[in-house]
Amino acid sequence: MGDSNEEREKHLCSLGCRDCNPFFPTLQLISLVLLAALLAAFLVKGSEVHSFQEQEQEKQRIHQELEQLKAGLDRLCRPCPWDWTFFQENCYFFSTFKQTWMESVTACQEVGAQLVVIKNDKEQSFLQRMSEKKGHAWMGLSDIKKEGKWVWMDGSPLQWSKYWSPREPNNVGDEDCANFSDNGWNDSLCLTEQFWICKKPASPCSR
Ligand SMILES: *[C@@H]1O[C@H](CO)[C@@H](O)[C@H](O)[C@H]1NC(C)=O
Ligand SMILES: *[C@@H]1O[C@H](CO)[C@@H](O)[C@H](O)[C@H]1NC(C)=O
Ligand SMILES: [Ca+2]
Ligand SMILES: [Ca+2]
Repeated sequence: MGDSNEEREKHLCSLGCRDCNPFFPTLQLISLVLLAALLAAFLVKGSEVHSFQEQEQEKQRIHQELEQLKAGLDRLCRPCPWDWTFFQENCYFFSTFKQTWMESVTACQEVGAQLVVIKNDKEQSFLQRMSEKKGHAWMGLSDIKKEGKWVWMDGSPLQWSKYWSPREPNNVGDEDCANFSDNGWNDSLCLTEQFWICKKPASPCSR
């Protein structure tokens, strides 16, 4: 009996005892590796399901963010460039320094605009007001080609003369370019330097 107990102990020992079994670490390692593999398999499977759901959520989230961005852009959308002023479907640029009339014509063309052509009463009073505030400015009106024949930048002839200041245009010293004066228009020497006003159509905000 004592013998067989000893045998059994030895046998057990051979299976489970660190000190006496050289294979024990290998067994332990194998079972650990198996366990790890199983765990890994579970995790991978789990994360696959997870990531699929997450992908859907992510898609929805991105979609929502895009919608919000679009709404934000719509709010930001301006019909005119930052330093231009919007008035009646058009954008106006008021210069911050002075140039000759011809240089002003070019400056406006360079920004895809035109030295201002005035089309109606409201526009006239708006520009008159702005010109008083920002400094007397050139407009796109001259009689350079034929004395006394006033023509706008867009080629159209001047239809009305109601905005000239009293006793203007007087062509003193051959004045061929129109500028805003305190209380109306004035013909001035084209080579003198003035502020200027550019005009271009406002761009509609795309939806
Ligand atoms: C434009 O009008 C103002 C006010 O009448 C005048 O003082 C100025 O000299 C004019 N511009 C030019 C270039 O003469
Ligand atoms: C018109 O402009 C000239 C200078 O270009 C200025 O001397 C004159 O006072 C201006 N006239 C009016 C009515 O502002
Ligand atoms: Ca003239
Ligand atoms: Ca004059």
